[in-house]
Amino acid sequence: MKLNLTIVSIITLTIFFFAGCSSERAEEPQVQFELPEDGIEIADPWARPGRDNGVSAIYMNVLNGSAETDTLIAFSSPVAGLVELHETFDRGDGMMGMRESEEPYFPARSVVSMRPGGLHVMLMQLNRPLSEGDEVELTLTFSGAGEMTITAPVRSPN
Ligand SMILES: [Cu+2]
Repeated sequence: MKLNLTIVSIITLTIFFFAGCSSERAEEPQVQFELPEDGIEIADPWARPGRDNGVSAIYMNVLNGSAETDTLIAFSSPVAGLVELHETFDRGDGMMGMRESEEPYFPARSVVSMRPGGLHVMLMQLNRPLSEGDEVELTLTFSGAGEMTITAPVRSPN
């Protein structure tokens, strides 16, 4: 009986651990960020290398310091023909898939971290190769904070 209880608690802990990992929006950022007084700030953006005509992804921390939820309504990059906000999900066959996020929301007074295995800005139809050391421009348009252009250095995921 005692052994059974121990096994049950180990299984419960494991489920809890994996559940915590898969809901990317609830994840705490690995670094603590100071929220801006108001509006949106982007911290530590970076992009994956990619081949000409291929794909890449941009990761960043979105710091929403305003008292309102903000929504990402548009994006563009001079290096990509198509840009989408993607989320990673468990396909249920042991593989992870990705799909366009239907919830481009950034809650008030909080940080949303985009990182490998979670939320990311997908760059498709690259019109040039992206190599380590290059820089990628990305323009984000939020319904509240408006338009902002960021520069993401290209580096390999570690
Ligand atoms: Cu993607």
